[in-house]
Amino acid sequence: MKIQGDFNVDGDRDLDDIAPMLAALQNPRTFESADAAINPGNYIIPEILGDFDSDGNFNHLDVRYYADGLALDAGSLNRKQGFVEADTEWAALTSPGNFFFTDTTKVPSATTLITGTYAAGDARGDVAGNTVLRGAQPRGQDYVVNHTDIEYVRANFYSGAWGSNLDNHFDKDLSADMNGDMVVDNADVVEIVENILDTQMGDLDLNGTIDCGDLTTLGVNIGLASGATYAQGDLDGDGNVDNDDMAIACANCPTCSGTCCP
Ligand SMILES: [Ca+2]
Ligand SMILES: [Ca+2]
Ligand SMILES: [Ca+2]
Ligand SMILES: [Ca+2]
Repeated sequence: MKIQGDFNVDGDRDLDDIAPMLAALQNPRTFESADAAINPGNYIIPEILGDFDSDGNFNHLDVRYYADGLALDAGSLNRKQGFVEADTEWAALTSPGNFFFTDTTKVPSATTLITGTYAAGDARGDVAGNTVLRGAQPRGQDYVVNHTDIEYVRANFYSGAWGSNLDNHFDKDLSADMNGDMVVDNADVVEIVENILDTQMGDLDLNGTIDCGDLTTLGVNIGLASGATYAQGDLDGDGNVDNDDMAIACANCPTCSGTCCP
């Protein structure tokens, strides 16, 4: 349905719709669409135009749905930019700021990070911790970005061209695409660790610092052949823990040199 989500009435469902969508969410009764200038008195009904999850309401969960899987950027899905735009536009409308990290009653639960400082769009990292419904309804969020989300992304690695053949990845979740390039791979784990949680690959316990404590954990786990987790030290995403992973961690920890790193 082409008009659904087209809040600025330009015939496209894209990132430009997020600002008027949030204005409608903030006050549905006074929201007047761009169409009203063309057709005076012709009001958009946000509850119809914005009820993406078809539960009869237009609320913050619809905005999340839009940011996660509907907002197009130059014709391509870019969920990173969708979340960034939602946070940024909400900050322009309200104080305090971010849509997914606010204390207003419009959003019942703010997104928190296990470490790091919340910045616009960081809620894109919260994809797991709750019951996950792939595809149509992104509902895995538990409002904290932590190891659980990292492991969910790793479980959805898919390096093929998304959309070319749905049969190849019907069991994968594109909500795990953290950097908006339509591929789910280790770059998305790096995106969570470095750009969302503001720490470094190798900070295994995600306490915000990479040090010999993390390196010791990784060292003990060298030799894990498959099914290894990020917390166990698989930093390159190939499923094992070996010297390749140790090299990544040591490169990120100058103070480890000569102590827990060669
Ligand atoms: Ca989570
Ligand atoms: Ca990606
Ligand atoms: Ca650490
Ligand atoms: Ca590895």
